[in-house]
Amino acid sequence: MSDPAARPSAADLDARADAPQAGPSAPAVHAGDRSFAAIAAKVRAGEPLDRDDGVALYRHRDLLGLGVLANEVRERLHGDRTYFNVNLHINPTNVCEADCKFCSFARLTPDMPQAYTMTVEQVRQKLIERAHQPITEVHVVNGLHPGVPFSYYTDILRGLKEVRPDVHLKAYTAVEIHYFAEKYGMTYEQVLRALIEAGLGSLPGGGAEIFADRVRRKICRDKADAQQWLEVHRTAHRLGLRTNCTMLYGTVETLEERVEHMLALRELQAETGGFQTFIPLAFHNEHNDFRKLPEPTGVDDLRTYAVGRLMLHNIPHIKAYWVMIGVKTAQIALSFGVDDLDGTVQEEKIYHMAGADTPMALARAELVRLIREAGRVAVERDTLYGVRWVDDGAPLPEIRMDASVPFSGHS
Ligand code: V47
Repeated sequence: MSDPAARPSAADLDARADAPQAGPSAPAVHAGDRSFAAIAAKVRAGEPLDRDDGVALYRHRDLLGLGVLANEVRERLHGDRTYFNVNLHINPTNVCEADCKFCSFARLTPDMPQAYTMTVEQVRQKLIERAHQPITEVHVVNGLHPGVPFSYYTDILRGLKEVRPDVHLKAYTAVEIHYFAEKYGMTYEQVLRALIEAGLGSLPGGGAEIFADRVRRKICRDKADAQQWLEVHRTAHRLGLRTNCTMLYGTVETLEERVEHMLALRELQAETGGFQTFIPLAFHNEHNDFRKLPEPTGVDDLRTYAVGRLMLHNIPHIKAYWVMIGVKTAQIALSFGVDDLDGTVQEEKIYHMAGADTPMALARAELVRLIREAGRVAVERDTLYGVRWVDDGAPLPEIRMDASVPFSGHS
């Protein structure tokens, strides 16, 4: 939890002391002891890259060359297909016991300004209000609320399913699942089975941040650690759930720590095959304890997508979350390894409270226009990457950007 009016904290100062090591400030030099040509040869031969390759790619001066290589992998896997979905984000409560320094969304206790906890009925209303929209997925993420029973979370899922049985519920991060297990005295498996029973379809990738203990001690010391985050996903995969994975970049981590984070995800994927997509999340600095840290630059965003595509050869999709990096960078990222543009994303709060100046939602037709203009073929997917619609180039309906305006149906 962060108070926007608070003076710079110790964490602020610590973070600044670390900043020169962090990605955005690291000098972009030639690919160090690894030549780019040797790494490219490995990629083209289908060989997994190692830690030094990843760091060398990050430091490679030729951004476009890096993009071309990542694009080769993207096109090998997906051709020109570029996925998007029609989704709605709901954050039923922002009350959160954890004190993540980068977070602008959470409030430590229910009586703090801007703290809120919706009733299950209010959560249902969010979906009822949009009955006319072709939403296929609801993404549900909360703070770690100390004062609600476990049934709050199962009731939310059941309530949403009652409203729209067809909708896929991608809900509760591994950090939440870990918290539920500790708080309500259950194993990860018991928590997940109860949520599946209530309608859970998959897990979002949030809460991973950066796995390195050194970084977690500085940015998110009091929530699930790396091993716990990975174990929740391992358990979810074993129970047949697909999940996503993320990396929060641009706070106090080094490039080496970013690459090690990707390698840990790759290792779990080799074991379970359950991750669908990797989503790099660019740090936003407004209204949180790290407000003095500079945000990642556009070049850092594009490098991170490209390196992610190249390091994570066994994760099928790389998703650009336009809310985080802006619509324009997300569109350009479609040439840097990204094959998925998330999504219509109505109602997003976590980044908008951290100063994201992106729109509150994108119309379906606008997503298709962005993908078309990037020279790709838009494919509307469901959460599990089932194909719902493939762009045939037909004229698009009028684009209406206001989230409160009813969406037009499929074009
Ligand atoms: O876990 C919070 C990050 C995550 C900030 O799975 C921040 O499809 C940057 O994981 N600056 C939650 N990042 C969102 C998330 C997500 C988003 C879209 C799609 C999916 C998916 C998952 O957002 C948190 C944290 O890593 N975050 N605050 C911030 N100020």
